[in-house]
Amino acid sequence: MASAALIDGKAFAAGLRARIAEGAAAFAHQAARQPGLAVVLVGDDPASQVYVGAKARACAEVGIASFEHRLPADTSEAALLSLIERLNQDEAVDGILVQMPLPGGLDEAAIIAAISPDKDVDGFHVLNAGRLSVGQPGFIPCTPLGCLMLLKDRLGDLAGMEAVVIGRSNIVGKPMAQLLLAANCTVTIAHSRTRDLAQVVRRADIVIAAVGRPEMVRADWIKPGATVIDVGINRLPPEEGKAKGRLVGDVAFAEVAEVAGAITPVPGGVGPMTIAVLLRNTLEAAHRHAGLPLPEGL
Ligand code: L34
Repeated sequence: MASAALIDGKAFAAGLRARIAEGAAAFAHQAARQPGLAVVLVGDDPASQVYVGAKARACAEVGIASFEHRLPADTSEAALLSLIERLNQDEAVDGILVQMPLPGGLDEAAIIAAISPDKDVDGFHVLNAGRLSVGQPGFIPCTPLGCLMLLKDRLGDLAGMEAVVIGRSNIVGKPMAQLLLAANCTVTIAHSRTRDLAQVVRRADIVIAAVGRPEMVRADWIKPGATVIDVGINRLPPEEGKAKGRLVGDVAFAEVAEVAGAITPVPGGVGPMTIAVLLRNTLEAAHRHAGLPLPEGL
């Protein structure tokens, strides 16, 4: 019998989308246009196609105009940069998202650097990363901000808590650590070279697993009662007779749920939050772009 409470990211994201829909309608009324998000997908990575499709549907549902640009895998860096320049100038576009990972041969850092920081709703541009690091307002990466929202909803004030972030990527681990630090947690970033990872994780009140290794975090790594946020989305090889493999996180869900106080599922945890926060950041970008004050409660 599992003892942990389930943190329902899917339900929380639905509530957030409802608030965003109200904000988008109010914006459209004031600005006489919808907020706009440009989504760029290069190549045909199947997972990226699923996520980009979900983002476009979510935009439509809340009243954000989405402009999809699907480019072939052999697109040149110059062609992609010129599209981004066009989107930077486009008054109907408040936010620009280039879905990662990009096909080999395209320099992700150069592409991110070309996006106007004012339209960088992913929060990947170095200017926005720097703002987060020094505590200035800017765009915050969607996945870590979604995790923080779930944590605050569950735990309230996070001050003084021990948080261990497993993974040090620029898009999840590092910004997650910055957000937890800003929320007054004591933060450890663990990674592939961490000595005695299990023992480090065992001191955590909050565990964020963002490594991309299926079911790596085990029950005996978890302090009883800890809150566990699973950012991993790993597709296992298909079982006999099945077309698609099962989706699992970076946490061995069933056994960890016996020990943790609360845990996010995969799917239905962090993934839906990533998309809802993207809409939230786009709405924020639209207000800044139009010189309107940000709506409250987002
Ligand atoms: N530029 N690239 C950019 N921004 C992002 O924020 C992302 N990310 C990550 C990959 N590349 C990106 C996403 O959108 C991961 N990601 C993402 C978004 C949504 C979901 C998963 C990853 C999601 O909706 N997951 C569902 C399951 C979907 C399925 O069935 O495959 C879930 O319930 O977890």
